[in-house]
Amino acid sequence: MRWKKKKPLIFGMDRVIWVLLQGRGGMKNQVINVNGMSCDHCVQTITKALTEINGVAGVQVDLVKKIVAVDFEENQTDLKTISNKITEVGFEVEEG
Ligand SMILES: [Cu+2]
Repeated sequence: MRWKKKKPLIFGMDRVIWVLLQGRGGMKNQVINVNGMSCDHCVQTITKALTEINGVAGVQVDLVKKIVAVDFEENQTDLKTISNKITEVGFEVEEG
């Protein structure tokens, strides 16, 4: 008599660890000081550039306070990627 090979009920251990690591991420809100923004066109340029990044869920620009608030998934992108993008489209990111 031959035993039927049973399908495993759970994923392999590497898969379980991967799922746990994914679960550790989450939505982060980061406020970035940005110099050089002066009008609605600047707001549109930054908003468009940042929303093109995978993992960025929301962008709010405040021209008066000179800040860009970004909501992003921590396991998909990071502050450095976002800062670099702002610099790339012609604005200055204030560190700190
Ligand atoms: Cu402008």
